[in-house]
Amino acid sequence: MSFEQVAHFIGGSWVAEGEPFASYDPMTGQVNRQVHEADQAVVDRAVRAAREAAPGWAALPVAERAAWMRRLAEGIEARFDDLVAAEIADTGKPLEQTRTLDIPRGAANFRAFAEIAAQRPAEAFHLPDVLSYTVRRPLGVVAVVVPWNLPFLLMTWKLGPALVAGNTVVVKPSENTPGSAALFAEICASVGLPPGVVNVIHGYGETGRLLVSHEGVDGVTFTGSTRTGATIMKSVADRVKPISFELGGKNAGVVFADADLDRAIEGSVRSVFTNGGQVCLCTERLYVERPVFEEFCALLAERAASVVPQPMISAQHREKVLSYYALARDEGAKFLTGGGAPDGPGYFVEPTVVTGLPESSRFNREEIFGPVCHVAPFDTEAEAVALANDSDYGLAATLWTSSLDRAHRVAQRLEAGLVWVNTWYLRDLRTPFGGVKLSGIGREGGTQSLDFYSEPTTITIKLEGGA
Ligand code: NAD
Ligand code: 6OD
Repeated sequence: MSFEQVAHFIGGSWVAEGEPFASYDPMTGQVNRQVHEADQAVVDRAVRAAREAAPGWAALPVAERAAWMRRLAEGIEARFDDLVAAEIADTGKPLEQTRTLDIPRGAANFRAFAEIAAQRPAEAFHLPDVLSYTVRRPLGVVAVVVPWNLPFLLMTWKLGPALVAGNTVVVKPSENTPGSAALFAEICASVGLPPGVVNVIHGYGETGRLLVSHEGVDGVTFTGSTRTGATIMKSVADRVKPISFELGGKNAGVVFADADLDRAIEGSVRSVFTNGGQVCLCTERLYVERPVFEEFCALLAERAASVVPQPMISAQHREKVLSYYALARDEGAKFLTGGGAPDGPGYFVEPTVVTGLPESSRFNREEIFGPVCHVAPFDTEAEAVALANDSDYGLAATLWTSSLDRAHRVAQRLEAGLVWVNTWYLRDLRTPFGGVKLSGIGREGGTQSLDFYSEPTTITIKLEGGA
């Protein structure tokens, strides 16, 4: 398959159907690829292929499916450089990040869930003369709909557990980032994965809508914006399909005066600016204890000014981020650094730090998803917790302190699915991952993923001789 012309991968074959649309290189704004857009007929075909493959795949012992996951991981490693190139072409990510995070996590996702599934014990419950145990069955066909910011990492994060739990899948990557998903389809073919177990279709939101609402789809796993999540909920409501949602965030970072300031600055630079701020876990609100506020702001602004800008994913997203810079200006913010966009091609914006806005401002309440944060002072621990929790979202929070007691006390009071203390985005794939409030429904990671991608049947046996 040529990557300039991206086709669907259905039942083990390439299907070049549906009107082509263009995807763009964010570094230059030039057309990258032509991609076929899946219409109803293509979606039908993909779901049918997944349904046909489902019984055979589900019937395999888990150890065999786990072996397939390890083969996929090896296949990823064999095409490592191609995957890195595809991801960079679609996103403009830095080479170092793509080589050390995005693509290795693809292989790690398959290996981790192979291990977790293969070692998972069955549940059994005893009463006098009664034995109950559960068997878990896959949902069937799972729709996997993913965004553009960590395309390969997030797709494989869902595929590993969905497949090892015995489901077949139809994946729809973002219209902005079809490349690594198309390459992954090649990898599925090259390792000999049974046809129909993984199907990849391309398109915009309408293709996603056709897929998630399809009557042949038994469950939906979605990562993306809260607004799209709400739309998907409506699309699947009539068929009450299981959903797992990893949605947006407006993440807070809290820096106490007792923190190691160098470490807090270093970590905050990472947590605000990694991937151009286009990570759902990025910090957009920083609260700093007043005695170190001025010093922290000065150091953060200095470091931010030397961050190498990374492009936004699209011209449209660049406009959105710049509109928040303009909004901050209108709302009377003080810009500590940035606030504009460099000249030249590509979808770049300047890394930006602002202060002085009220908590109620749109800038402080809405997810921007760019290389930007607002910094505000606080005076007490209780105030810091209240400020951090004053959000419609609750995905991740960071906490910087040298007090062990405070670390535990505050971490347990933060309304977020993930709290990092003196670090950021440090992952153990066995832990529950996801958010509260508008940041999601359910958790993925470890056995929580396996639970979502399967359903238990409880079998209760009355033993002879009982009442
Ligand atoms: P998006 O919601 O616009 O799109 C995500 C995916 O959904 C794309 O593949 C898109 O084509 C598809 N889609 C759009 N409309 C659809 C519909 N009606 N039905 C089915 N599918 C549809 O999000 P995005 O702009 O691609 O990604 C950025 C957002 O994702 C941010 O809000 C970010 O916080 C969030 N995100 C969350 C996490 C997390 O783990 N919580 C991770 C990454 C990104
Ligand atoms: O690391 C992960 O497993 C994960 N789901 C990250 C999500 C990042 C959001 O942009």
